[in-house]
This record gives sequence, C-alpha cells and structure tokens, in this order.
Amino acid sequence: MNHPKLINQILEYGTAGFRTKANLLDHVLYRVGILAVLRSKFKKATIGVMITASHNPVEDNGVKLVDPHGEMLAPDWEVIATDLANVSDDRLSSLIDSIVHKWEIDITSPSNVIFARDTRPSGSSLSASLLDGIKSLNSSFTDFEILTTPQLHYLVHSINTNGLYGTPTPEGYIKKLSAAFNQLHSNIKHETTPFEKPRIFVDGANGVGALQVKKMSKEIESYITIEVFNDATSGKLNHMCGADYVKIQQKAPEGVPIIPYERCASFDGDADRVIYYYFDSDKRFHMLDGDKIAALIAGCISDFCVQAGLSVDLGVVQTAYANGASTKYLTDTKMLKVACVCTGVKHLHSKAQEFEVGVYFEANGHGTVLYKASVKQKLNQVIQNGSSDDSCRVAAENLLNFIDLTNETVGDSISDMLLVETALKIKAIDVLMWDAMYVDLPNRQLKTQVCDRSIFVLTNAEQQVVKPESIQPKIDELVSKYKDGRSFVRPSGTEDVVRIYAEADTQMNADWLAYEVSLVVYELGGGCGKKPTPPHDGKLLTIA
Ligand code: G16
Repeated sequence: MNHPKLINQILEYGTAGFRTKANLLDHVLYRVGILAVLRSKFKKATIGVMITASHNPVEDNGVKLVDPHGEMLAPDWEVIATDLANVSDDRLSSLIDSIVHKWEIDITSPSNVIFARDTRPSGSSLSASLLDGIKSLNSSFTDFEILTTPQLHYLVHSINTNGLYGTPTPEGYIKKLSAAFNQLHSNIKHETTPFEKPRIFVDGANGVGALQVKKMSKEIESYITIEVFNDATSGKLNHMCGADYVKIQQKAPEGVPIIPYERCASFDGDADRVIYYYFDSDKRFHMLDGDKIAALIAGCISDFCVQAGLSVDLGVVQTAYANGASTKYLTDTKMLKVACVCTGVKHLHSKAQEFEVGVYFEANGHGTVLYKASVKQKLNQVIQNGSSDDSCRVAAENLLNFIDLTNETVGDSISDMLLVETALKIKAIDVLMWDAMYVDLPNRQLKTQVCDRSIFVLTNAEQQVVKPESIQPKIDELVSKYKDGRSFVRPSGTEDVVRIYAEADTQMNADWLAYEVSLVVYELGGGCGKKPTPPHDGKLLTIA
C-alpha cells in the first residue's frame, strides 16, 4: 500500500483545507492527489492543489484544492475530501469507486492537475506524495514548485479560460499585474502628490511572498521602491513576523526598520494576506488592517464609477472580526451596502459575487474585489463613446486597469498592496490621511485550547454560541458590563484552538473582556492546556 494511513486522528477539510502537523499529512496528500484528479474529470477542467499552512508555524503544513475559476473547492466536495482523508486503507478503493459512481464520473476522460507549494521544508516530500496520488489515476499534471497561493489560483483560472484572464505562467502573473500598475501610475497626474515616488517596506514573513514580490518590484521600480525584509534568507517562517503576527499582537514584526511615517506591509506565509502599518514621530505603532484596506479600495472604486458616470451595485463583505468602527464608516459615511458572513474566504467570495462589484476583506488582511462582466462591458462602452480628453473615459480606463491589477480569484498580498498604493496615489493621500478615515474601536483577539473544539455550535454569522448552551448567556452578561462591548467566540478551522474576539471603549477594557470571555470558554467549553491568564499581570493598567 502506497502512503499508508498511520494515524487515527480525524482530519477535517476546514476553513482552508487540511491543516495540521506536517508529519501527519503523507497519506492525506496522496489521497488529495486522487481527489484532485476525480474533481478534474468531473468538472472537465484543470484543478489546482496548493500545499501550504499559510499563517501557521513552520512545523505545520496543509493542502487545499482550487476549483476551475480559481475559487475554493465547492462545499459538497469538502465533505468528500474529509471522507477520503479519514477512510481506512482497506476501504480506500471502494470509497473511490463509490464517489465515481455517485458523481457519474467518466474515469477514462482526460484530467489535469497543477500544484505548487510554499517554502516549508516539508513541502517537497508532501508534493511527491501528492504526485503519487495524481499518477495513480494516470492524470496529466504540472508541478509549479514554489509559488504563492494566489499565483496558483491565478494559474488555474488562466488555464481554464485559455489565457483570457492572463497568460497561464508565473511570469504571466507578474507581467499582468505590473503592466496594469505601470499604466495606472503613468496615467495619474497630480499637481501636488504627497510622495513623488513612494517607498514601501515589505515584511515577507520569511516566506514565498518575499521571493515573488522581489520579482514584481523589478518590473515596477519606475513608480515605486519596494524594500523587502524577512525575505526567507535566514529567519524562520511566520516567526515574530508576518501579517498574522502583526494583526494579533498589534505590534510591528521583528526585522523591519522603524522609520516614522514610512509605509510598511506584512504578508503571511503564502502571501494571500496583507496588513499595513506605520510608526509616528514618537515611534508608536499604527495598524491599517483588512477593514481599512477595504474602506480605501471600496472608496476608490466608488469614485472611479462616479467619475465614469456609472451607477453600479457595490457592496462590501466582512466577517464578525470586522472592527465595529469600520462597519459604521462604510454604512453611515460612505453609504455602502455591507454584508457580514462566516469566517473563511470561501464564504466572503460567494457573498461578494452577489454584487456587481463585491469588495471583500477579512480584518486579518485576506480579501480582494470581484467584478461582474457587466461592469467591464459598461466601462468599455464608456471608453468607446468618449473622446480622448473626456474625464469619464479616463476614469473608465483607470478602473479597467485597476481591475487588471486585481487578482479576482482570491486574496493576494502583492496585488492588494499594489491596489492600496494605487488608491493612495489616485486619492493623493498619505498613510496618515488614510488612517484617519475612521478610528478603530480598541479590540483584542485571544485563543484558548479546549479538549474538543467540535462541540461548539454557532449561529448568526458565527457571533453566537448555541452549544455548549451555558456559554452564550455568560458572554452576554460579560459584554453588558463594558461600554461599547462586543465579543464572540468560534472554533478555528486552521488551528486546534477556540478564538475569542472582544471590543470595548478602551484597550484595557477590550483586553479584560477578551480575558473574561476566554475564561468562560475554558471553564464551560472543556478547556485543556494552559488556563487563560489576566491581562497586564492582573493590574488595571492601560497598554502603552
Ligand atoms: C485562512 C482562511 C481565512 C481565515 C484564516 C483563519 O487563512 O483562508 O479565511 O480567516 O484561515 O481561520 P480560522 O479562524 O478558522 O483559523 P490563511 O491565510 O491561514 O490561509
């Protein structure tokens, strides 16, 4: 038996595929190879497989499938993935037969699977296991080796559209985005521009994003200087750096120079998230997360549409982690439609598809913009009808280039960063003005370990606990004690923890509310491991 299943632990296809310690994944990768081929035969299209554990520590790894348009695997096949990963070796071939039968898959039809991995040391042997699974069903394949997750999503969509979305090579990705960026920046002319040629410090999380952004920076150096730190040459992946570290710790990563008002951006381990930040003249850290990126980008697109004389149905999709101040700003100040869905890009992506222009971002910096074909048609119409000096026509051209700069398949650190840089230039604002759009409510995110996180059942876009029943009344009681209090808990789909989120009027109160709620989770949710400890050594101190 190739790649035998040596563990009894149940693995679930969670928020972003299978994710656990790398040494538990050999049989999973082999079976995912088989699954990808079956999916390819069923969809009659190329399917992607990305080997990554993204923001998790370097010892972890994971794997997820990419569907034909570059979107996440359809939910009904997530169930099949979980079944395949957990079935015993002796029942594997009968399960494959039953999948083929149930989904009426023509096993003799052609199939094509493309795959890539991040920079984790475990990646190459897991790639070999995946390939064995693919070859067991005689499928064609391409191993793209080390790429970012969004590059692989781009490749799948490009291949399946016969190059209409972009040239289906890693170089084609760099070319498409850099051409759109250069075109936009050569078009934008202000009498007074805050930064003639902007500079940005990028924290590459010691991962694949660092390698790819260096390639991109060479193509766009006429308009922006990108300096890369934590570039995978020496440091450990995601260790004291990267988008997740910055967002959760609410502090700067190690390895990035502190220069007041310099724009900084942190990517995560597979470069599908980005978080911005800067230091003020007192070297105090200020963060601009996915919510602020969404506000900037949605505002910029909305301005383009007004200038082009177009009325479009634009909506913003968030999750419960969105800061309350951002939701208020989008709805009350910008008068935009805002939807709230469960955590996980797949949920945001499908909700965003309901709008003509759907801007979706998780607070953790994961997001992109989706445009319906009708928007692109309307823009082309404006261009055809307008004269060359017509401001409507210029706005339509700019928006079309903005669309080309967007990786519509999935959140993309590099594409999102270039969209932010373009939006800042177009709006002629600097990082301070962007930050001043609204003031975040103080917040805190914690995680707590429980023996079995699957006992948690949630409702209302994961903002309320249905089971264990005793937890939600306690959370409600605690929240009512704090001014502007809001808190919710949910089991993570990528780590073996329950996440706790809290907001309140002051940082000290947000920290205490998060702590008190985490204690409830620990005590009533079957906590194991380390018991939560009070913030600020138990003292009522304000965080410096
Ligand atoms: C993945 C998902 C994100 C999600 C994050 C955390 O990100 O793609 O949508 O927000 O995990 O999920 P959870 O709270 O369930 O652990 P990444 O960047 O790690 O792939």
